[in-house]
Amino acid sequence: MKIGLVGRPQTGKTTLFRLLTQSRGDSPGKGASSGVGVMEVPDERIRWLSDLFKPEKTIYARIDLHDIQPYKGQEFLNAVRNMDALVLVLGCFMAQGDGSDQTSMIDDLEMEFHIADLASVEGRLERLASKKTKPLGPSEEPFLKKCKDSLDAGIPLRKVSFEPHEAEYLSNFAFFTLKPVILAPNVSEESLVSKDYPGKDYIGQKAEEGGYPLVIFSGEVEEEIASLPEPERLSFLREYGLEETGVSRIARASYAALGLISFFTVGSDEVRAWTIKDGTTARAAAGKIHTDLEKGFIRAEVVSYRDLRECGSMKACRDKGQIRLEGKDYLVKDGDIMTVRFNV
Ligand SMILES: Nc1nc2c(ncn2[C@@H]2O[C@H](COP(=O)(O)OP(=O)(O)OP(=O)(O)O)[C@@H](O)[C@H]2O)c(=O)[nH]1
Ligand SMILES: [Mg+2]
Repeated sequence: MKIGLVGRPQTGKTTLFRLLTQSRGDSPGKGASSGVGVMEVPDERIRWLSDLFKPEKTIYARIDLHDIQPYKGQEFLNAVRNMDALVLVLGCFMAQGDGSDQTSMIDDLEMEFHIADLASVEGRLERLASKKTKPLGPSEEPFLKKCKDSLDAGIPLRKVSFEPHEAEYLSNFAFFTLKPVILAPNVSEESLVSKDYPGKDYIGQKAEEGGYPLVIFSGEVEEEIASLPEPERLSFLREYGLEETGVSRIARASYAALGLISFFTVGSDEVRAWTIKDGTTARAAAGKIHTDLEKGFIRAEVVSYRDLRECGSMKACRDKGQIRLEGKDYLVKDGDIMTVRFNV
């Protein structure tokens, strides 16, 4: 899974990239090509499990992050084509008045995505009509027409509901208007306190219309927080009336926008979060850990994080009968703690 940070120049993309990756990965200098890094998804549950099991290693969920330089035109489209979701950084800390310079970035991006998708749908329809290529299946053409009709009516494909037989075709086209986009206004310190910032009304309206998650942060304040020793961070945040850093909120919003959930494995060697798509079976989830676990899967012993937290220990969960035995087709839930029994 890949997330791209996009936005106009000098809006705080690289600042956010550095904060999210804590400088792991190579960040480009001004004008340099795109930077790539790995972001850890903060998770209070992993922290708590780590306190309980005191493992040698604690591993959070990780997602690849790309700091994307171009912000318009074909170069921009090429750079974001393979991203699974985008975080659109809006430089509201420097904007004046209604912040229209920043808010117009949302319109520009929507417009570019719309036109690009329409062009690929029309291009494909033309090639099919002229028999230059064979359809992927009997319903490809009706599927494309449905896409075209929606786009012609100004509806992004994200908002169209596709039947399962139509949805199959989606993966053959890297449609832009399908991508989840998170709006991330980068606001000044004062705005973080007053909750008001240039362009707020417009951005709020866009978020609602487009169904975009909206996460406000301040690059400046986040950098200060990151420079503090861990124990002082929470009290500093509370001075702004916040419980969690913006970086952490953006990381979690991206995870959710991708339809990802975590299950956990625990032990004295390692406490670890594993990333799966919502709707993954126990057997497929076991395969994330190791292919042997998928091949030789017998059953999974599962307890939810919430139950473990309530009981206080694995032993207490066992005594209370909170540890369930689940078969290969069990759909893993967010926060499940799994032990896989297998035989190879
Ligand atoms: N005052 C203020 N300055 C910020 C904030 N976030 C970033 N900056 C400054 O804005 C400038 C640009 O930040 P970058 O993170 O490099 O922005 P960018 O979007 O990566 O810029 P380009 O890569 O050149 O497009 C830097 O000088 C930052 O220190 C903020 O929240 N408040
Ligand atoms: Mg940059």
